[in-house]
Amino acid sequence: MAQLSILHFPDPRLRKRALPVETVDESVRALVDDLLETMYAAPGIGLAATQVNVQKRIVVMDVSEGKNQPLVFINPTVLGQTGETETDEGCLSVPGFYEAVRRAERVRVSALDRDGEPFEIDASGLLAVCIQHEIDHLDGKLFVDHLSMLKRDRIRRKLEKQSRHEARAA
Ligand code: QAP
Ligand code: CO
Repeated sequence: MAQLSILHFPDPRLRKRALPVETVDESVRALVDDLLETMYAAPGIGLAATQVNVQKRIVVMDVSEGKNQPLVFINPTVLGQTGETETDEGCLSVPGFYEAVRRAERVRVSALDRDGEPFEIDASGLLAVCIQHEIDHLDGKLFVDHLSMLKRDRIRRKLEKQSRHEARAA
């Protein structure tokens, strides 16, 4: 197992579209485990492979209180969505910033699990919001894309300044 390093907005690699996983083999399972380890260490409630510069359609999540209910979605597809809800979202790729985003309130999603078995789930609440946020990552989208250009540019400038400082300190 290994912790992977997370790309930060506005890194252009966060804009790449991830490709479907063809076979859930040992290498995919190893990546899933590294994603979970990286998410728990952060700590975060969701992480997409795109955020660690891997262009595969894999996301991991854990929205449980005890942080003991890992969820794995390989090749996730939204089958349907209903309602509307607004939630303050954050992102491990946009550290330190939280903003309200409007999304569907409930989603039905199909995916493969860590063993490559297909499953479907009806998600609501934070899980529904998190799944939509993570699937966006696989399509090169970030929660800041849902904000006004003014807010997005303000966040971009602050994070660019921060990464310049980090580059100098390193
Ligand atoms: C996506 O985000 C999410 O800024 C997962 O300094 C978040 O795990 C979906 C994190 C909220 C819906 C609602 C963010 C950690 C973690 C930060 C995360 C930070 C440290 C974000
Ligand atoms: Co995110």
